[in-house]
Amino acid sequence: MTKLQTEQSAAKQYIEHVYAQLEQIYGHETEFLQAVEEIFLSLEPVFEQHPEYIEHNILQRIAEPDRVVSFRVAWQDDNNKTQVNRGYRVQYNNVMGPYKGGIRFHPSVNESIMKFLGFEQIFKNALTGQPIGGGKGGSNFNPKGKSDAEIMRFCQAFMTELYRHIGPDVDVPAGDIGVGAREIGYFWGQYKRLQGAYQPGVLTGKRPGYGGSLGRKEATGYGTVYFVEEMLKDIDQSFYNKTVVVSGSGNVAIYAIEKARHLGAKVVACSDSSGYIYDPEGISLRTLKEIKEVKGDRISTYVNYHPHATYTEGCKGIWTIPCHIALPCATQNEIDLESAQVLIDNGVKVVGEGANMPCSIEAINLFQNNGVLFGPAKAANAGGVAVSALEMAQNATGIFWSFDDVDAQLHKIMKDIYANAKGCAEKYGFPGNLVIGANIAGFTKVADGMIAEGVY
Ligand code: NDP
Ligand code: 2IT
Repeated sequence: MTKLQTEQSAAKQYIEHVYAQLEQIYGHETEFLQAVEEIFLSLEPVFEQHPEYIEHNILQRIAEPDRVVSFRVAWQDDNNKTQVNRGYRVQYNNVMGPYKGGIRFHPSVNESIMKFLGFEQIFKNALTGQPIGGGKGGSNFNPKGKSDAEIMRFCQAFMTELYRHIGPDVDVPAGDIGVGAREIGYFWGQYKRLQGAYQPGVLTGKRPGYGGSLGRKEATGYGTVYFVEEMLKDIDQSFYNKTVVVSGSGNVAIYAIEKARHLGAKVVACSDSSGYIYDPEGISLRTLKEIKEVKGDRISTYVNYHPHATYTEGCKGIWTIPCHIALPCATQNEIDLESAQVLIDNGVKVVGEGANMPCSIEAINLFQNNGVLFGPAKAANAGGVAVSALEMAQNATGIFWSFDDVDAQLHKIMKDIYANAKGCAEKYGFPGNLVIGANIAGFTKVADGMIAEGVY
């Protein structure tokens, strides 16, 4: 065996060994293991070129969160009944900066989902080039059907437990599924009360005018479209006149639709967890915002405003609508192998992940093997957390920037992430593979920092 082959096999053996150990301990944490596997599959060429990462056992160290905080949240509903939920904060890795990542409120939240999101966040945040580490939090609390007063009491109860673990230089939460500016406002008020100090940099996604950054609401969706625009440029294409399907109808989806339309695309479908709408004339953004941001209603009501559109029960069916560009912006594993095949059969050319891990590993492989350009989540949706870091910078200085200034910075960050992922893919022998490129670019940055810090 040549020296190179020996090293190759050492890299593979190391990755497989660490994965097997994680599987043994966390076999029941399927989402976590999926996120780990997706990254580990990219790293063989890195360990071949950097045996020092094996010597420092970086993989095993990075896959274990620094700590998982898990707590009881007791709160009173409108009938004065006491309800109990589970709360979490996973502080994964703070090599690049304070732990940073959103809070998710959804009944499916468990430790596996928190760890998958926190693990992804480490590499995403490193890719932004901003000084932020990786973390995630949330609760299995279901915000659907709750009154505003119940949401406020829940957020206050959640923060009463969380506040002792966070701080502007320690851990900086933000929003995610089920948590937007309203919830961040309630968190912030409670944090300030308990801390007895005005430290706006402890949370991002606050309302502009109350410590928040202009452009944060739009950042994830806009950023995803900016990223996909760079992918399209490489094949001499643009969003102009393209048919686009966007899943979800929350924060990320709405602003992905808005920016795709700015760039001349026709977005014909979006969804919520109950079903999807198809509007062959193009989704009306004004109606969508009225339904989702003003009324907090279901997407099915869209057809009341636009009778020519159709509503279909079940969210998976959205992927049967033919499109050039698909932007999954709802949740994890929403595109499986079957949906990926349907998208390919219908001629999809580009897939950009606005949500976290919306495509299964099998679906990603199928896209890539069929020449579909694929923009992975940790690069494509990094715009939200990148602007969160800009919010932290504004909070630290007390100087606030205009919308156009923030948007210009976001645009540049997304272009830089694309160039970095593309360049890394080429450097390590996988030109055009943005999954490998983004994983390696994020991983090597954090790994180098871990070596520089020493073992702790
Ligand atoms: P929102 O709560 O604003 O919207 C979520 C949307 O996805 C809703 O339309 C919701 O439908 C739908 N959805 C949620 N869960 C499911 C499910 N299990 N099945 C089908 N549809 C579902 O969340 P965001 O827009 O903020 O987040 C969307 C995705 O983007 C998530 O993966 C999140 O982690 C990711 N992300 C968010 C960022 C941000 O800044 N907000 C940044 C980067 C990534 P319904 O109303 O019926 O529940
Ligand atoms: O998944 C994500 O990147 C987010 N939910 C945003 C995190 C943040 O801190 O802005």
